[in-house]
Amino acid sequence: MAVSKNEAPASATPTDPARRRFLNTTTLAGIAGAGLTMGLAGCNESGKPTKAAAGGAASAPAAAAGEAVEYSKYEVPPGQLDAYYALSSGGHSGEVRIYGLPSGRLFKRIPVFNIDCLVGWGITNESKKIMGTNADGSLKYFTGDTHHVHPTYTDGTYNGKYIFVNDKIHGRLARVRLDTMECDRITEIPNVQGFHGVFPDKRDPVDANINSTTRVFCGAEFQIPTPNDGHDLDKPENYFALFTCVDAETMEVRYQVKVDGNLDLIATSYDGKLACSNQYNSENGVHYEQMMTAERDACVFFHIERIEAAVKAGKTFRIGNSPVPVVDGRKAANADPKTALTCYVPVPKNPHGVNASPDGKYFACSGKLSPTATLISNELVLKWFDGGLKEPRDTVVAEPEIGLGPLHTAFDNRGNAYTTLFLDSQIVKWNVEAAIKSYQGDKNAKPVVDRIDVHYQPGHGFTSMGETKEADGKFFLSDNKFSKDRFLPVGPLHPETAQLIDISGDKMKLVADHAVYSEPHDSIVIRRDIIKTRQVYDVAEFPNAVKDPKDCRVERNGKKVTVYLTSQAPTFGLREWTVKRGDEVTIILTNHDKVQDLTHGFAIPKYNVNFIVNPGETKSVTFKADKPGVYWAYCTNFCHALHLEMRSRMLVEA
Ligand code: K7E
Ligand code: CUA
Ligand code: CA
Repeated sequence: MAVSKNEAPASATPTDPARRRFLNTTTLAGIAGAGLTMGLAGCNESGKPTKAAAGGAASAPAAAAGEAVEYSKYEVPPGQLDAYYALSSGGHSGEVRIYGLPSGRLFKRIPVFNIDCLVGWGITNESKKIMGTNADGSLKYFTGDTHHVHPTYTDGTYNGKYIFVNDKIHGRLARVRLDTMECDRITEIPNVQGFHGVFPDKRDPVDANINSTTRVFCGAEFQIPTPNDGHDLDKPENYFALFTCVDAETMEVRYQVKVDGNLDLIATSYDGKLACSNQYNSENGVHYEQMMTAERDACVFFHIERIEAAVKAGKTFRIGNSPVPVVDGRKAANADPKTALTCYVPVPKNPHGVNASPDGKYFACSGKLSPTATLISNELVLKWFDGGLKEPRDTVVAEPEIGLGPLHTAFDNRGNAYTTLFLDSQIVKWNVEAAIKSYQGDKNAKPVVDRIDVHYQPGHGFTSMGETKEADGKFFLSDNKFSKDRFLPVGPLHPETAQLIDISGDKMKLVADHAVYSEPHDSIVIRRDIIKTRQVYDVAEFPNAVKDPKDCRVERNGKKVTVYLTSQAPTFGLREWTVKRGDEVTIILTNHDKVQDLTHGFAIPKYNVNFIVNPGETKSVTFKADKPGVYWAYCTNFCHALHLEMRSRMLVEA
């Protein structure tokens, strides 16, 4: 059905507040139906509903709909470039994505834990080696669930070298090079399940000369028997979760820390001394209602210098066959602050994200089941570790009530925090200093300064450069979990909405809706000048390169056949080659075109071969020639006026 000219499309008034209330009610009802009301209704400690819960804003009204926004200001006209890259996880698609902001244009999908037949990830020998294979050469895993993307730092800001991303399903950490935007390493972390939070360190905890990322910290969300070898199957009291340190350069697992409770998101301090993780299941529950019995869970702090000294001193144990040294970070073993490796700061029940403020002073831990954010002081945590504070809870400097279902917090450069409110479907802006004053008893201090509706149910939210000391306070991107009626319907699986909010003024302004394929959890908004990419590879970078088109040939070694090929538009280096049925064939293809953007593809019908070679790049595939006949290997990537003619014959003798 076409929308006639004078008939307004249904989406003309997408911000109807009545509809938003309806959505909230249904969300709450759905959760109440699941038996979660006790966690949501209680909210504040006295058990009374909060102001926000009662339907009113804590101190500021939601941004008035209809306030004029000059949308064209946020457009990127033809021929112009975006100001930012947004690097985004792809959730259970297993990939990482790159968008431009403010345009929201999708530039690239980087396959990581998934198979991608466009580039041949999971198909070529080189990508299989990075992903990991079984003894027979098949992929060990071909699924993944990416949540958190965090780049490497130098001096408190991004250095454009790598970005790390987790796989929650199989407990793997991947590294993507930011110059080629391709995955170069994947490490499987032993002894854990539900590897969720990941964050690189920002400088060395001891050596002041090392002001760059050298470690990556990983939090495990699910408690399991350790080792998970079939013992203690149904004895949850013997399940544990571990904090893991991976070397950022070698990608080897350096050590692990056994904790009480579980871990979730990770944040690191700007001084390199601390890493922390929120924990929602301090109860060690195996069913969700058990996971919400305690009034408080914790934000666990890790004293990196002491942990590494303990590892060095051999105060470690091993789990099963894993070679990784493990130290004991449980409460009982760390009762004396002066020697403790860990500090469990109590926070309201079932917290979600934890984020470091760009001034390096605070960590904001969102309440999720509590309508609060807990602000913890970096300095006071260090003071606790020095024996200068009585209780871990004394490190808390503010706990403002901000609204229902707070999940993740981002920061600007003017002392404000922006927290996603999943249940309220809002972003709430709150002032850090006002929150601290209010916590100290100043009745005039109003932490909440603004709210804006988003559509709908936001998960993560990110400010431009907000996870660095170069936070610029320009944009907030809200990655929402539901889009419902925001886009043309496309069947049961809806896209998600990434909403761009201008935060440069006093009031937040919603300036764009971008549809994103499910399901980004986390995005990093990086200034474009930080990323320096390469367009063309050097043939010599690849040890198996076919260095000269004249070297194209077929070599046989028993039943193993290697075909050496080059590509140069519009031809491959051999017009045909012959193999015998039953041969194991390896094709090595080097692209000798050195012009930017001149990528070729290579596909063989009926053999599941399909991959690309970028300018100067070499890739290979291995398969069994088990079907006799003529097979036209052809270029899949449009490269030349004679692209369709760019093909060769593989002749398989019966
Ligand atoms: Cu909140 Cu995996 Cu960061 Cu999703 S997690 S939103
Ligand atoms: Cu080469 Cu198309
Ligand atoms: Ca809990």
